[in-house]
Amino acid sequence: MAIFKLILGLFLTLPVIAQNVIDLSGSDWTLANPPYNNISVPGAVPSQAHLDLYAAGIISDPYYGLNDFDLRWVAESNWTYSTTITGLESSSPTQTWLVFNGLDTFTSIEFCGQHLASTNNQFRQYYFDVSVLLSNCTAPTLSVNFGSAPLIADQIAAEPNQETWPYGVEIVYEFPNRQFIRKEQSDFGWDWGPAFAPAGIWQPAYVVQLMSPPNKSSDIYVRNSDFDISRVGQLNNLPPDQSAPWLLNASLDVLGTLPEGAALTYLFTNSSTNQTISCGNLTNATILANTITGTAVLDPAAYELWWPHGLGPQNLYNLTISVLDSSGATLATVNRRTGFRTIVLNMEVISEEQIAQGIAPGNNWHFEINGHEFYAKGSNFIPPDAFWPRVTSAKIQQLFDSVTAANQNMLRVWASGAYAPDFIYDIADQEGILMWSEFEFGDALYPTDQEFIENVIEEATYNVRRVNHHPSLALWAGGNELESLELQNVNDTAPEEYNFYLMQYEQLFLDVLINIVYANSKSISYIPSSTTNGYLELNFSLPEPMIERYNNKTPGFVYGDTDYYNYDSSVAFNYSSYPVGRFANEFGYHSMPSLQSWQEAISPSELYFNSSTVQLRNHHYPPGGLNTSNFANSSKGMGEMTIAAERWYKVPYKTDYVANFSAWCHTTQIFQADFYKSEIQFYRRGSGFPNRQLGSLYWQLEDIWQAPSWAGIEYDGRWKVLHYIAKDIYQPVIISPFYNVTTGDFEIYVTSDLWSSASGTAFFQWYQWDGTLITNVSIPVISFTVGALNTTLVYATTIDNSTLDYNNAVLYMNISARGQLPNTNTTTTFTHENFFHADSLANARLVDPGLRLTYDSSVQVFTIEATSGVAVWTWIDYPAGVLLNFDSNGFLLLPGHPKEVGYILKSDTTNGSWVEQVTVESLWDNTLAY
Ligand code: BMA
Repeated sequence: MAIFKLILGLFLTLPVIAQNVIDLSGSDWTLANPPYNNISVPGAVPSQAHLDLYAAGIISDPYYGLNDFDLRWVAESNWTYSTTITGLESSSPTQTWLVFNGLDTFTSIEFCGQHLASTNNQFRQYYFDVSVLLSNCTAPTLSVNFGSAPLIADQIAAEPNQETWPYGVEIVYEFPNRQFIRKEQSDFGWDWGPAFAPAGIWQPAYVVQLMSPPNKSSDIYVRNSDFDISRVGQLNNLPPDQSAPWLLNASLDVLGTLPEGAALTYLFTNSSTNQTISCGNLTNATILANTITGTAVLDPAAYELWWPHGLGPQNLYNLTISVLDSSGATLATVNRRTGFRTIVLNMEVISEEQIAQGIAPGNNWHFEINGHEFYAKGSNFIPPDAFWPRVTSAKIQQLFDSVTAANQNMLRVWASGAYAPDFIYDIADQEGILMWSEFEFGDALYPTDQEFIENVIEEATYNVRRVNHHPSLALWAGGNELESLELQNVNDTAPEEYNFYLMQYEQLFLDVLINIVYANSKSISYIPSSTTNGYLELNFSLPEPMIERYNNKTPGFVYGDTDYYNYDSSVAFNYSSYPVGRFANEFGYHSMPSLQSWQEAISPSELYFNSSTVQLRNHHYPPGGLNTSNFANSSKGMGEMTIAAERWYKVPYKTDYVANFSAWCHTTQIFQADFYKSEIQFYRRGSGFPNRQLGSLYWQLEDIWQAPSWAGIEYDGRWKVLHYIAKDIYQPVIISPFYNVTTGDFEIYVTSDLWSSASGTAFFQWYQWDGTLITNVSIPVISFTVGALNTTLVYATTIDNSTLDYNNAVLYMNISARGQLPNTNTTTTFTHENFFHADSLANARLVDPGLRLTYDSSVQVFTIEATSGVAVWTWIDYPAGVLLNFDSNGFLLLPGHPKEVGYILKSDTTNGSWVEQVTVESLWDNTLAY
């Protein structure tokens, strides 16, 4: 109480002493379009012009119909956001700053009617001292004028002596020349998304007024910070000593003047109990310009480790860092939630010891968490919306709940969107999702003139420092497919120019970016390109510490991670066509979204497979420019989906065109899920093969809008068949069939990513599709033990059409195994079911399985039963207006074995009536005409 009185007393008796921070999202903003159209509507911060125009009724929903093309005028116009700032402190602030955490992208900023600055990088934080302008100001107006990014990109590309590349190196989606500008690359179109190229103040913005406080030497504002927790002696990219103490390196970037003699203190509290864990002074405090840095060595016994989902608990700590002046007065305080873990991408040479274990020579390429190898299970995260300001934490929470529900522990935050905001990393920290993060360069090569490089240095430094404290941060990668695709492309098309472009590539990715990561973090590994053969040498005394291997490979040796797309669906299930590497960071095939998603975005008359709206929203293959009358590229991608469906499944011929469309969309999803399952099983089995494969991240987690894509989760959060199948096949212990079409060899493996061995039994039964048990080829019950992070062959035979009627035989298999989840002491039972058929389901003699669906509202469980045959790809569907996920879906159902399926309800606008509209079907339903 005494302290309270004292503070109150100070406020009553002295002029304002507190720093004045005005959040500009609270101001009244106007969005105008000078000089055309006379548009002037209410604006917002953070926002983008499309969103404010939509809210004002000037344009219709950008995601509807063909607005991707029809709204190009918005991208090609200039937009001005203006406001008059209120709440400014007039009683002599020492400094007044404008701070923008993100301007998208080309601006000319006026303050008090005067030109203040121009900006050209969406990913930078900008801060301007406006003290002088304000002192001569009659009206504190602020206007941020955005130029058209596509038009400016074209102008930059046309500058004399501008860099050029061999034809095809820049993949053009819709608007060209994205590589010249530092803006989200997929804003100009991508093969799964639209090209709105939005403009606006897309991140929070503030006015910061520093005051002259009594009893303090100065007033400072922390605009960014970098907290790095590593093991003492740790070096980037190398496994540290796990018994070493922790080293905290805290660094704050401030506005205002850091007084000589300023010091730093730290305080750790347990984030769930608030209990103080440790506190003290940081040593070696140094001030360099406007950054103060200090370190502390921390006792490892005091902190519980942070683990990814499925591998242990997500222990988190709140860290408070304070800046004190020499008299001990607190000048600034920063709070961040963090965690203690080491995460390393180990790319070291395969050791003799590893070779003795049967691992092929070459280099490692796997992640280690807290010194443990683990299997990385996950997918690729793209921008969850074309308009970031409308991405809420509720949306990300829901999406990331789906990630962990599907047994995934890693996302690759792909390189041509935006650096993820902190709230996304916060959710990942909580959920235990490792975020392989990338700089925003992809599917192009980039300029390396001084201005461009300087701009990138600012962008990279800001973002590396901003997110470094998140335990979920797993890696920094320079960009997407640069080594495997872009450099390869130059080598193929213009070999004589290869060395020139290689030098530029190395300047940006092996000199500039790697050194920014290494200078600001000891705890994070770096690779220059998402798909890479790793390094030949890592030498910290070299100015460019990493020397890339590129294609310097020794035959028979295994290196690096793989990227695999094959749209020839005839070999989709032929596992000899899959790449053998140490890690799979991308693989996939596209599918249609559900009817429910299409209905949100296109008119009822367009709900058929090759309607012009459906085709023009399909961007695989991308149109390659702004021409909207060219359907050829899209038709090719649409064709790949239909050919795969026809080749491998019964396809629908329904008379009701909407029902037919829906069934076709669904069938493309079945193929997608089936294909990914086959690939994931193969990659996971590799954990016990010489390639020691330790990760698979499929392309792609989620959709940016309602359109065909590689996603497993649709724009509104609805799970496609793929997401259910990913959940199933990423369970810790799985049984999987491997059939060699050429030789007839048939093998069944049990694979486990547990950290200790698991033992159990496998059970098998061959069935005819009508449910009759096949007895002449029975497989006995088999006992097995599968080692830690390993695979074991449980059964091998040869099959052919003489022993088995391929069109009328399906093998059901299941396992039950006892083992321990990592970092637990309890033994758990792991079960998994799978099935196999030697021939395409297009030829299978399916019968009506007589599916029955009942619902028990008291326990909120659906029961599905096959009464007259085997149901394959059994699918429970739910209507629009509700979002949920079932515990499982897309499964095989044997007659006489009813299955209970619960669900997690995420939102419901139907007042519970959705339950009556739940339906069940299986692939057999495609044979029905209605
Ligand atoms: C890879 C990705 C993306 C792309 C996807 C599907 O090239 O890195 O650029 O969207 O495949 O084509």
